[in-house]
Amino acid sequence: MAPSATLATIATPPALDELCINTLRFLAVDMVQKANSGHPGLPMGSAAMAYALWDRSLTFNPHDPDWPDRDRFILSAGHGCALLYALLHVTGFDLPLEELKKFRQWGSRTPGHPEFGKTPGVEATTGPLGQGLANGVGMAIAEAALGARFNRPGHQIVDHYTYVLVSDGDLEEGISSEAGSIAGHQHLGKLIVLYADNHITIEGSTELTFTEDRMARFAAFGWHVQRVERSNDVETVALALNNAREETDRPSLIAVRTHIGFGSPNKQDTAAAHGEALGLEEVRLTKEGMDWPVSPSFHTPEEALEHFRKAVARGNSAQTEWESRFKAYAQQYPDLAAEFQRVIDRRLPEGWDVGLLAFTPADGPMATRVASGKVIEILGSRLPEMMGGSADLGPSTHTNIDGAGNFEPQDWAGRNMHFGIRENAMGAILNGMALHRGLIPYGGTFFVFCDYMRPPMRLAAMNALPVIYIFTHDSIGMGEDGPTHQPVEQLIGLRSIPGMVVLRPADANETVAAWRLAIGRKQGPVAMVLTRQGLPVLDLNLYPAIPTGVPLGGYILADSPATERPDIILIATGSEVHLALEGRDRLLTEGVHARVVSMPSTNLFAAQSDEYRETILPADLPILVIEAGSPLGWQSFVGPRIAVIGIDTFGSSAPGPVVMEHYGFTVENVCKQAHHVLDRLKEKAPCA
Ligand SMILES: Cc1ncc(C[n+]2csc(CCOP(=O)(O)OP(=O)(O)O)c2C)c(N)n1
Repeated sequence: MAPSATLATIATPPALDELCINTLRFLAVDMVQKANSGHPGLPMGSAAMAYALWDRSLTFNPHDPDWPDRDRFILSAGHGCALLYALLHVTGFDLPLEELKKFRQWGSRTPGHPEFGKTPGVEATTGPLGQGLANGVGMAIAEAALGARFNRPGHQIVDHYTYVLVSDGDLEEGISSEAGSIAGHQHLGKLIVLYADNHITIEGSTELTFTEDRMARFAAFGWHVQRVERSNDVETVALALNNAREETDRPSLIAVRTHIGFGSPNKQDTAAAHGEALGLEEVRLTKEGMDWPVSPSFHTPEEALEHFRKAVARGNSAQTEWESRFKAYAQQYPDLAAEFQRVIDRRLPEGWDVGLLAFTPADGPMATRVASGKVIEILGSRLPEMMGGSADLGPSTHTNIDGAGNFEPQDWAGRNMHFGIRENAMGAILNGMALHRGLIPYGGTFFVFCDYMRPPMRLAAMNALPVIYIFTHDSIGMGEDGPTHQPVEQLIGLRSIPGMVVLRPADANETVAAWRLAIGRKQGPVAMVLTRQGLPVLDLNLYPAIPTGVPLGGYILADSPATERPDIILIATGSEVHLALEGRDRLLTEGVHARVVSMPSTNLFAAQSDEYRETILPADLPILVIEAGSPLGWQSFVGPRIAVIGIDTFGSSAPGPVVMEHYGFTVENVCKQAHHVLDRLKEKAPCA
């Protein structure tokens, strides 16, 4: 169909609405054109429905973007961020026009995709399609959980909506089904999703790839679905939003038949409007066609701005009204009110870690997953903000908080979550919960399946979100399930994510220290990598450095028995620390003095001062690394004087100890390799 014919079928909104919508459209067009980079099509097509939401429904305060009971808005289709920046600017957030003119430039507050923490009003970093939708599910879960915990009859202090704007790409991604299914199952009635149903993706029409009935799909998930046929029909979109809010029992999907690149005579309804600037000539034609001044660019009519800026007064009064309700609540429930403030501020209660567990060898052997489960039970009882679960592996990952109940459909007071076998959504939901604030979210699965949740883990690290992952069955030592379940490259994979703290504790006591660190950190994700198999418990009397050593990432667990410097350093992580200790004893009988360095976190160790690292690993000493994972990465610590006992192939199916033995994780091999390094160094030493 010719673009003009399409245009003619679209209803014209009242004049002021139209002026406002076109202001958004052309700010976005000019931003992309000036940067000569970005996506003008989605903003042009979705401006009207976004306007309907921001003008008629969304409760927010541009002058205090973080007040706790605001509605959340996530632009899951992050590539369309010019629209979001335009909305933030015109409604009065701290995002001056100058910033819009610096779209996608170094140091600006208007990056190429929305980045949480960089731009006031951006609630989530989006861009990897589908993630934002699942973040929204996480935020709606947080709202439901906090409401169940804090609201009292006549005192709804947690009472807001989560809105998400999605595109075809968001709904094509598998995570949308995972997250949609969870949201429907949980009856998250305050989650409302607007779908820019523009029939176009990068390669062309959605007829190429995406022909299922999306409405039927979400209805089958248990969603309330509505369709708005005319994209610029603000009133109908507003009505649909009202219906969605009135539907308290089901999440809502509103598909709006939008037109990518709306108004562009040569690009509307084509993929050409998607990912590049319209071009000066097309910008001119589009503006002329819609009675918009061709220059100056970034034209913002006074009348439109005045209308948009009413959001400030509206937001102030919504916030003030909430604050007075909160005051009344605080008078009646002072403890609850103080507790609400505490969790929103991410403050930990006094004494939260006093007398946390201390294990003795008599408790062992104990898998670190089991030790972690015991810590979770205690922390969970002291920190009611802890909320999480597992991707259908709870009995294996030991992630349950006994007595804390299940988070269940319409019964949202429980803190144990059942994510189902949906790792990608679990990761993104945890991010949404952390972004919402008020909770310490955690989630678990087998370590090998962290690959299914890499995208949200990467975003958690990027946004410094305090999310805790509990990954069990951490090496080939898990045994019989074989190579499909034996993680090899995952350790180096996670360590390579900037900002991700990976902790692989050696025993139950290192696990306690790891949890203390994870909870106390408050910023950035922590991945706990835990064993399936039992491990000896290290005696705190013999190894008193454990509690202070773990937070440093690496420390001397057992030094050379000699008063002088050791002959060699054995670095080990997790279950292999015990092998290193045994190797040290055996080497001693062979006249070799070894130091054992336990390194539960290479990331944290790398962040210590040069002096500290030099104390632990003097530059001129040979090193043997023992880790049941890919050897990649260790070389950076030590250079040529290194030998590594690691894994550089996939594992095999056999009982765990057998597999370990076949891959060289034996005392014999430790000693053999240690001698090998020593011999090599002797060979290299200059002749006396
Ligand atoms: C996970 C992921 N894969 C690929 C991309 C690259 N990408 C950006 S937008 C897009 C699809 C665009 O289609 P649609 O979602 O319908 O957006 P619209 O064309 O309406 O702007 C793709 C593949 C991405 N951002 N995220």
